[in-house]
Amino acid sequence: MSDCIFCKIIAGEIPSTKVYEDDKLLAFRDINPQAPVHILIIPKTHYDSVNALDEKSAPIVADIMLLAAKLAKENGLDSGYRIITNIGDDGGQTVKHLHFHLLGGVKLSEKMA
Ligand code: DGP
Repeated sequence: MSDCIFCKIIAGEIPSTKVYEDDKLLAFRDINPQAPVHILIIPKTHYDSVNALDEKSAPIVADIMLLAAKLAKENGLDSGYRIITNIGDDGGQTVKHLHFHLLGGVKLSEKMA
């Protein structure tokens, strides 16, 4: 997607602080961190959101969850963390490329909304 910020980050056209990369996934620090650790995990293939997944593509979410747990461990989030994906305008999604927020390093609010 030529006008997608995260596709541009994947392509190296926009700089980011990468913490992990392989052939399928990229993880980088959020530009506007909401917690001491705030990492975004994205698939290199563009999907607008969870809504764009199907049975063939959905296993990427399992890959993302496993990477999130690995990055949480590497970042010392031993007492817990949160994984969030926002979907659509009411869900607060501002970047229309599937992404999961990994948040931790502080006691997070019990409020979800
Ligand atoms: P969401 O609201 O769920 O769509 O989250 C999008 C997140 O992406 C938001 O926390 C800020 C982050 N973000 C937006 N543009 C950039 C960027 O150019 N670089 C980085 N590192 N993060 C970005």
